[in-house]
Amino acid sequence: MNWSYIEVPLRYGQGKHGVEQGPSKLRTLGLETLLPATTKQHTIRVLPESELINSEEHLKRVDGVLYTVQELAEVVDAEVQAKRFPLIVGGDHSMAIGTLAGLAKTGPYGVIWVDAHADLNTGETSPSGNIHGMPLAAAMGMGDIRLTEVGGREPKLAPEHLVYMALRDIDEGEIREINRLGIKVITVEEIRTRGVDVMMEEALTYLRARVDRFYLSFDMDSLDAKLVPGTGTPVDQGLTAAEGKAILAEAMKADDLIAIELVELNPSLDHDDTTAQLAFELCETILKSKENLLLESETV
Ligand SMILES: [Mn+2]
Repeated sequence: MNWSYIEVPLRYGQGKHGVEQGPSKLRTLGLETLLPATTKQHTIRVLPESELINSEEHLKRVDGVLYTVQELAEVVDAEVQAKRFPLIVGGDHSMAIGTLAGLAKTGPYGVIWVDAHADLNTGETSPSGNIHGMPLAAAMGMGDIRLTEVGGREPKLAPEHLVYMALRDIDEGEIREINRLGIKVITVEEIRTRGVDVMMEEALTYLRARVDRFYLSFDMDSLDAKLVPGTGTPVDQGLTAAEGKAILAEAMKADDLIAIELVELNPSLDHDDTTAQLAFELCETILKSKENLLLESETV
């Protein structure tokens, strides 16, 4: 299987400048040297700021988000259909509306969402109106029709096909929804006491009872706030760098993993490139694991 590397320099899902520079920062650090020669590379277009019209208070910069996620959905769909493995780098987490919609076009799938936040708000429940807190709600068919209809009218994800990891900063409305929908949550505490391998096994066993493929979305703020100054909404008591890498390495071992995503690196907020360097190392973990896997399977 070949790689697909998809850059999404989107910042309209939240209010801070800089997150759109995540992909170019990773390139500066040498990401391109990690990509196998056969990798198909894409950069998803972003609406220029001068063309941004919409400023709805409950769905900020919605036209800017829609412009990008519609194209991302098409690219993800095409890449997975072409049997390539997408590594998608952002950009803010609203881009996942496109990833989730693109994957849905290829059939049912499970999701491991590694994030401090539940990203389950709608325009009505969101305290901020920032769409990066809404991708999972949109994928499940909840919220504004412009977001839920990206990639078609049907819901893109069933609540029982979702597992959260490292969740710890949840809005009131989200807590109610998680309980109402019965979504599986794995905490940092469980990861630390029982081990990454055990908890990943538990997540995968849960998903594999329901679907035959999964994707993993990794938000930099799943890591502890002290490790990631260069992310828009850091939260204390998060994962260690080793735990984050181990989650990705475990996921990459699974041959039913169909795509992986890394979001919310904001180089403008960073201190001495520490967050960028860590994001680079996470990409390295991802790219090297699959490379090894491919080499192993080729020699069999
Ligand atoms: Mn997120």
